[in-house]
Amino acid sequence: MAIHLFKDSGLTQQISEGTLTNPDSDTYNGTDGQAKDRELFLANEQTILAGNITSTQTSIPLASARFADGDTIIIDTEQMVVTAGGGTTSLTVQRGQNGTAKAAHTSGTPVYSALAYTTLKVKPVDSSGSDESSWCKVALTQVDLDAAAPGAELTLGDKAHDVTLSFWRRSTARLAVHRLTSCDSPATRPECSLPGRHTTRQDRADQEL
Ligand SMILES: [Ca+2]
Repeated sequence: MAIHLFKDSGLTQQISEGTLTNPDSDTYNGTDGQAKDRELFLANEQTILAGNITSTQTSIPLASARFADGDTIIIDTEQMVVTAGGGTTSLTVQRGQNGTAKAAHTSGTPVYSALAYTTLKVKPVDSSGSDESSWCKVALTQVDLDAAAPGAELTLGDKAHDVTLSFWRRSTARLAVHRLTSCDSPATRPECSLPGRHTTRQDRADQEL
């Protein structure tokens, strides 16, 4: 997955996608229709260089294992394709891909999935048990949550590879329901493309509330 959902702007608290292994969970008072708001953040898969690299070396040291073989990554403005070492902190790459120039890069420089997104959308989706997706609504700002339609899709817009987008989610427990345990939302439904390419793909990020 080239894009992820986080609970914090520092991108340290990633929410699991589809597997619910690290859900965004909470407990609600179901007797009075309690609602909780949270700002969520969407960012590309990323880490930083663990060492300086020259303009020609094909071994790329990373701080964290974040990419798979076949991924396109971008460091400064240079794109590279991972040919080996996916899933580890030592990638083997082809340099200067998609018309970008080979260049030296310094330790600590961000390394991103090179995908950029157009018309990025989020929507509450509940794929676990009964469908409680209408208990959630999403909006660009917390104030806008008041007027948002439950379960409705939200268009976030375009996202460059190095940009973090945020939005707000309100979860409301229905009356007489004592604990909300299985509302999974939202799913990201980006149409994305590599610079210079025309590709589309569909990603998904589920969470449990
Ligand atoms: Ca459910």
